[in-house]
Amino acid sequence: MTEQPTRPVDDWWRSAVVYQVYPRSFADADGNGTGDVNGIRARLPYLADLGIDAIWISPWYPSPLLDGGYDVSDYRDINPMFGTLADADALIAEAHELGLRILIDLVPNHCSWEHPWFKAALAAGKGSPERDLFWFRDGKGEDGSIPPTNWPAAFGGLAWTRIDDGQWYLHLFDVSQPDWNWDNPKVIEEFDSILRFWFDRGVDGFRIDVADSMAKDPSLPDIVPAADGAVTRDKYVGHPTYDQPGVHKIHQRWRRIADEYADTPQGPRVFVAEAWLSPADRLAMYVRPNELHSAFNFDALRCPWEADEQREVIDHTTENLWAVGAPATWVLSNHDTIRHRTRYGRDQKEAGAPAGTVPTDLELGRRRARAAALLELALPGGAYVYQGDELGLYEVEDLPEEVLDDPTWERSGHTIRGRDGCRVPIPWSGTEPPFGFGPGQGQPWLPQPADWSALTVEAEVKDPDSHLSLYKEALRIRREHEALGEGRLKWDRNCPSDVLSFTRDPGFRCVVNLGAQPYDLPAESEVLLSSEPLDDGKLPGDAAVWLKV
Ligand code: TEU
Repeated sequence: MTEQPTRPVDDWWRSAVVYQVYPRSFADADGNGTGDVNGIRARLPYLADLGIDAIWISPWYPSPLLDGGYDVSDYRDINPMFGTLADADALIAEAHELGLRILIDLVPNHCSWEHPWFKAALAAGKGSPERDLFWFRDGKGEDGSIPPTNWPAAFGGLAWTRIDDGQWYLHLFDVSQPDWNWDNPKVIEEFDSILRFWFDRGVDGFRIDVADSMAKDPSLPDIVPAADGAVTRDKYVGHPTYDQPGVHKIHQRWRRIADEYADTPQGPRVFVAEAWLSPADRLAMYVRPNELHSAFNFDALRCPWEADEQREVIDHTTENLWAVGAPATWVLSNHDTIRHRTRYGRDQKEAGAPAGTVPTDLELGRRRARAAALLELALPGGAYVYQGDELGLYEVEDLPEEVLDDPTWERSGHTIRGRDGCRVPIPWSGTEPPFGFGPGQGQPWLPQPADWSALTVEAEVKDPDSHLSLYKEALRIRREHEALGEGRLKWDRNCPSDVLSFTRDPGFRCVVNLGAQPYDLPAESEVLLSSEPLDDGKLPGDAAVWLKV
């Protein structure tokens, strides 16, 4: 196994490569078709050997899984389908022994309708203190049948649902995910205590789900419709539920709690914000020195494979985040988005289109995903790898309709397939499903494509030209090279418009060719790593190279 050089305890997160585990789909130790905590434990040596610094585990709490676990019914336990608290304790300890940090997922905007406090609120009736923990309101109109506002829910339909006694409750996401009322001190104290519960168990930090949504404009104004009259999910400045100023007080409070752990051997605990906010100057507000430590860079994820736009996102990100002293992060995929091998294999004008709606060239996507990995890992700051990206998995766009599980499918009236295609269980070994995902021949909760036989860990680990081998080598160089991780970059001028070329001190250059014409590399170049074979000193199209200068 590769040894992890130690980083200074207090700033490991500024340059960390964080691997996202979606627990349902990672590895199944008990053979029930669903991944679990002991499955993750069994694969920790794989993750350590891959060369990442930290693991972020998507929600593992008790949950009816109506939104894949982002509907939490108990914030202080483990979903029995995934294991027990004792398993989680063991995982945290074993990861630490291997030099890996553990981040878990905090879902503070909403819980599950199975959370005991929501059940109590339903039972307690109008005007009760129990209801005040959520957003219960009377409707408009004579009989209260008009919802309190025009707000849409994320997965389709309205953000309000009416209950038997005539009141409505707010859910910005699924009907099963009631929003907490963060104006109520009991909610604030409850989350303080949840943070401490997990910090005391040894987790190194939290990813904060929808970090821009907890504060709401209490006057509950309607959303301003777009020019064509449509009420969209656009997070315009002044939006009643997104990026409200009040949200920062919550983050400042959590930062103080994380900092209380500064004197523990692990050092202060950290946060990464999930906030789909653009442009980067809005996001920068969340990572000011007394708030969250870092934030996912979704501008990078959304950026097409086009040189000028990539350069602009890189510059805009670094300018804005560095201005507040925060590190940049780079994100290509996660459990909510079309896997980037698929996105990059599409016509880039419709790269983000829903699964199954536009044609994809997976071979082109494969080349570009390899190049993108070298770009991402060469940029200053931290980087995220979504499970399976290191294997070059693609979005499964043709899942049979009867297995679709994402609420988007139901709530869109079976018109948008949703996010299941990036959540298909990981292929570990063997030549047919379940590809070692679980023991024996039992099939996983979502079916795997037969041709993933070529993309198993077992197949790729043996192949020096595989996606996995490229990732491992890139991560090895990144750990050892002084120029990589935090720091600055300097663009090389005078290269063709579809080539990105930059240097990092000391002695490192990254060149990415996003065009079709082979590009002549500087004559004296020594190659450290390339995503495709070079052709007589030329970098082919849709390829990237790391050079020693
Ligand atoms: O996602 C937040 C979010 O804003 C998503 O709705 C996003 O806009 C969409 O998925 C993009 O395709 C987080 C979680 O990552 C997601 O899995 C949850 O469903 C959601 O919060 C609710 O908790």
